[in-house]
Amino acid sequence: MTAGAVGVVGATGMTSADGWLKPADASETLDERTACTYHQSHCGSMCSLKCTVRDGRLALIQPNDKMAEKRYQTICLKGISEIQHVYGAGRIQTPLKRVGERGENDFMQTTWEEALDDIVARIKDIQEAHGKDAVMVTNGAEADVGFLAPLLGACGQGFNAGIDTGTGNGLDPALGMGWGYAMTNPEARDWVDSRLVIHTGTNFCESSLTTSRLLFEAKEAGARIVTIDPHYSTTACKSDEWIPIEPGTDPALFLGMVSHILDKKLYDEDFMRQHTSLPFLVDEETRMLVKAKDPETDPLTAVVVPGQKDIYYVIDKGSAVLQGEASDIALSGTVEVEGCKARTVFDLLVEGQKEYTTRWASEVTGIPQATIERLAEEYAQGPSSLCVGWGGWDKISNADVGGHAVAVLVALTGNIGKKGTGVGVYVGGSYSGHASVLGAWALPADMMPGASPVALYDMPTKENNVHAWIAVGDSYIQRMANCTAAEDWVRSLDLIVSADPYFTESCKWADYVLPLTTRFEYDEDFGNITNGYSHIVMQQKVIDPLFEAKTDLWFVRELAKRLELDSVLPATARERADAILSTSPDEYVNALTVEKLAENQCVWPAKDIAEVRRVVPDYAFATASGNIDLYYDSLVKHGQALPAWEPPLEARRDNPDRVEMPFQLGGMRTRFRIHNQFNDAEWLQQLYVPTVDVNPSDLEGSGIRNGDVVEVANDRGSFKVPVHLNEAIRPGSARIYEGATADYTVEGNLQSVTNNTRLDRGYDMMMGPVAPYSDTIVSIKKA
Ligand SMILES: Nc1nc2c(c(=O)[nH]1)N[C@H]1C(S)=C(S)[C@@H](COP(=O)(O)OP(=O)(O)OC[C@H]3O[C@@H](n4cnc5c(=O)[nH]c(N)nc54)[C@H](O)[C@@H]3O)O[C@H]1N2
Ligand SMILES: Nc1nc2c(c(=O)[nH]1)N[C@H]1C(S)=C(S)[C@@H](COP(=O)(O)OP(=O)(O)OC[C@H]3O[C@@H](n4cnc5c(=O)[nH]c(N)nc54)[C@H](O)[C@@H]3O)O[C@H]1N2
Ligand code: SF4
Ligand SMILES: [Mo]
Repeated sequence: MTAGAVGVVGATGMTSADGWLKPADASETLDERTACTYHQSHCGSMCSLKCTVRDGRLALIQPNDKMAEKRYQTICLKGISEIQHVYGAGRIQTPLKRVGERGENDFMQTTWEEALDDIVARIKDIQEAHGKDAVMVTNGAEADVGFLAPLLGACGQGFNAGIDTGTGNGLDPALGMGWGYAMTNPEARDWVDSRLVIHTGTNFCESSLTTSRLLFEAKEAGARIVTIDPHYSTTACKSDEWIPIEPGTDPALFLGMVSHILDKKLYDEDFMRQHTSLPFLVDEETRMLVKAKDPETDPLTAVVVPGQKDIYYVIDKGSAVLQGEASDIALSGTVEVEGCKARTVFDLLVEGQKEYTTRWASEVTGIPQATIERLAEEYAQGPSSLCVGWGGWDKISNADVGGHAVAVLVALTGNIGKKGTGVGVYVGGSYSGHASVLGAWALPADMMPGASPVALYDMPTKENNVHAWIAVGDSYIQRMANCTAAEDWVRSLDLIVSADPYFTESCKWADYVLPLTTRFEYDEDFGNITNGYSHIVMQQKVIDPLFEAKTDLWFVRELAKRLELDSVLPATARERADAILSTSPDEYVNALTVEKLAENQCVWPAKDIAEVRRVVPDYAFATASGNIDLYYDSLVKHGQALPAWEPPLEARRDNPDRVEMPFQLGGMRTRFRIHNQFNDAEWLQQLYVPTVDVNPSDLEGSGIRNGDVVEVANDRGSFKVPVHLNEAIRPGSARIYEGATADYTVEGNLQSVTNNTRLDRGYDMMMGPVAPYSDTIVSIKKA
């Protein structure tokens, strides 16, 4: 199954550079020591790990017992398995140069020197001919190459990667926080003060392994946990109630709940008047908000200056006045203002909601009407936490409508700011915990990355200036839905470099494949310092770099040397580590040194770690008006100024193509993987290899039995994996854990079938269009 990576290693006759493969000598004295490093960031945990090294080899990995409290002393099976995985067959051992056609996976061994010289010569030519931003740098979450894009003046993928921003596109502009990723929530530690915790489109017990205990603590404290999920997920089975839902219909559920809250007047009128845009006025003709003037924007960032109370009008005692001057704000009414007839946002909401009855919502979602009404009542009563996700309906085309509808629920009920309330993606102790304000090694002010006018996902179809791609991580296959559609573009590029510790699918398309170190290897005593899991965490050398792997910083520095730019970089990782601590604006961080951190096993708690991190306790929303701004002028032309139901593009029940392709295919995360990472980890392969999970009732009469290899196909592509008949799966749907790449399936790549349609509306949204990976239908047939 691992033919690709191993094939490359075998074909090129690679050997171990430093001889660690040779049989160990039995010796009387055992050289044993411990060292600490932090682990993966993209599982959201970044556990600090205490590693035992025996005779130069990683022998044992344990949680770091110097983390501030027992709850932070965590590890999972992926961390434990690294004593095998870092030495595993998936590692790239030497630099490789392409000899076959792009994508053929045919390489020869080369040296770092030759590879770097040629790469830099080609970068120079490309930049001379087409400008600096003709080079694009992309990186995965584990990479440490932040200097690379500014150094080269190359464009990066920016924040607009089209991933994990579906819900945020709808939710974040209303709340003025969340960075477009719906990170608008307090810490999950806050749930102990909730009466109700709703999980929807998230599988917290699997995707937030190290903080999953918080769900049980909340339960013990009396919170009722409700999980809305098409499948009986790990989190659903630990909840007080599981509400099964038709995939991609969550926006309809939320709209139904909004209607019930409006009908039964379960809303908090004071909160709506004081802290939301519901009393603002909308021109009946243009459907745009009536403004006294345009909001001020920051001259540098063009972002609106938050909290300007003299922009919008409200109705006070029958006439329109500026928001800041009103004393008795009305939620309902029609007035003349600025030469037009205008109505309140609240009235427009009530009118638009008329078609979204709970009965309608029940028909769309498959959830009983009484359940929807009960949930709405319970949510409105509060204190309630509404946990949305990145992995469920976020990956369906209508995710922004769901995010927007969730914002309406919050605005009506005031379930935000107070203890036990909140909304957003709660997964990942690192993502939602405390972060210290760290300093940084400063590059010269004029050394900036180029602008990225076209997002990565649009590169294959929209005119752009990219000729060379340096990918530090599997940015091509793992991040690009419908990956085969991008092949022509990838073939047309002048240069592709893939730098990674592991041989990923993207490597197969590169001209040069370069071996990087993992978090356990370093060429100095200490590597990077960053925030993780409410601590400042430092990377210590655990073992020497394996094979010919080099650190990310070394790779960047060697490119810089050849461009005569290395003087702007830190000469050593230590120099950068010192700068990260000493240049922080926070004295608490300045008081730390690398030595002090090292004495404390490379961790230091964030200063307010004892407090639960909360958001907007003062209700100062960082929006133009300072309130929850629910009405989106920018989406008037799309009919989404307030959330309006829209079915999924492809995964609709009534899609006629479902006769041929009856299954909706959803990709989710698993505790056995971080995306495509650990596919190659032998110990984890013993527990899990990719399968497609289907409800047995859906394959009755097909002759397909549990474990049979099936072909999963649609018009875009196909792949083959064994089928797992699983009662937990909703009939009509199929589930696969994302990251099922070609070397680890029976044949083909999951990403060849996923939906890459971009909605036009996306280009008018905060984060741009998203990849609707799970808005995908397929047929499943015996292979
Ligand atoms: N079909 C489908 N596709 C999806 C999704 C889906 O639901 N369905 N989900 C999407 C989501 S949510 C996300 S976030 C993306 C994730 O996709 P990525 O952002 O690509 O995932 P990462 O885990 O950040 O990638 C890690 C990369 O870093 C490399 N790496 C591991 N350790 C180290 C290290 O120590 N140093 C360096 N330099 N590199 C290292 C790994 O080999 C890998 O290439 O995938 C998306 N793709
Ligand atoms: N172990 C591990 N943890 C991770 C990661 C990892 O790769 N491995 N990746 C991290 C990253 S980058 C991300 S993005 C997060 C994602 O973390 P989550 O947001 O928790 O996403 P998933 O774990 O994919 O879980 C999604 C859940 O939504 C359900 N679902 C699917 N479709 C629908 C729908 O239409 N409606 C509803 N209500 N539910 C639906 C699925 O059945 C599944 O149970 O996880 C992070 N944590
Ligand atoms: S994979 Fe994530 S949860 Fe597991 S040990 Fe590593 S950082 Fe911790
Ligand atoms: Mo993600």
